[in-house]
Amino acid sequence: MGEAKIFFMFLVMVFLQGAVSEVHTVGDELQWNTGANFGSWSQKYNFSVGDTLVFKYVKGQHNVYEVTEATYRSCNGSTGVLATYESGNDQIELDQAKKYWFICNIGGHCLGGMRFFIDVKEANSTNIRPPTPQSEPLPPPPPPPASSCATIYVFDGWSFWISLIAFGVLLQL
Ligand SMILES: [Cu+2]
Repeated sequence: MGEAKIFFMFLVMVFLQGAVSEVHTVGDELQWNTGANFGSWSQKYNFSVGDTLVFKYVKGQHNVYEVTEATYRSCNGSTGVLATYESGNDQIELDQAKKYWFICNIGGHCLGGMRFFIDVKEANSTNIRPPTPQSEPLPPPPPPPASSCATIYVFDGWSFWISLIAFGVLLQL
């Protein structure tokens, strides 16, 4: 693969990471339930404006309250409630760069751990991360002729020496 192609793919990856909004299922496969650790879930991801949170749960067993920080800390959902959701498949678009605080307001669930907050960042400035580790293990291009007898064999004498000198110069760059 040519270097130009690799560079192009790198650009595409950077572009995609910066431009495409992400959909985060709260709690991952455990979803919005008692027993999941939402504190550690929320720390696994970066959240940017334009991303969407999806709360999945059995309707009626839980709900989702977006609340103030004070209500998040007290777990008292009688005040400080900014928005409520209870469909069992709640999609919440994160449209502001701010901290979002969420609790479940079914009896005891918030104190039992069904709460978390996220710090949503502006999409443009902070979401372009350095290349992910997945893109780094690309091997460097294999060194030219030195190890390839077949290639050297077809050169006549002059070409061989010129190539050798050129290669030597390249190595010293
Ligand atoms: Cu609940």
